[in-house]
Amino acid sequence: MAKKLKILIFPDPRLRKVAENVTKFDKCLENLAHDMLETMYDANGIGLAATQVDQHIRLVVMDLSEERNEPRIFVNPMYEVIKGHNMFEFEEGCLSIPGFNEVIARPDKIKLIWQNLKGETLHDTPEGMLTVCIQHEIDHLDGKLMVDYVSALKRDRIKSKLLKEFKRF
Ligand code: GNR
Ligand code: NI
Repeated sequence: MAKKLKILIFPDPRLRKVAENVTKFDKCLENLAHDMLETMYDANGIGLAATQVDQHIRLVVMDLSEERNEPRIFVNPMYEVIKGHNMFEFEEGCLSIPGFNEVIARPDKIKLIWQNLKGETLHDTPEGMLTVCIQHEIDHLDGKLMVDYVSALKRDRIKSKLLKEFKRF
């Protein structure tokens, strides 16, 4: 059975670790992906990176469907920005920065390459929400957070609020 994992909260330094490539496509990887999906659904998120549950490997789960019945798993995801792209602004949230939303500008045209749980390579040139969400998740795998796109002043305010709020547990 899949189990719910604990999500790290900013400014936890473990959110800054750079995740390692996945090289073993085994049952252990599949179990972690399923635990991450359970954790993401429980938290009402649309995506989750392994980094957020303190597992520093390049694994992302996502579900962008209204009905929350289209789980997706991306192993070793990477993207290239397509020439002639525009910057697209979207208000993002993050399960590791609860209660704060920020408008972030990201390239709107990317070529996405990843592997599935069997280690097969897939690619896509996504449209819409997948473009935004996968860039957010790959940032997590690289130790990068939404707050890195805002001013240092704003980041420090968010940091002290979350430190106060989450210190008790
Ligand atoms: O649940 C989430 N919603 C969201 C909204 C806009 C852009 C990105 C996201 S991802 C976020 C879950 C999360 O923190 N993933 O790392
Ligand atoms: Ni996030």
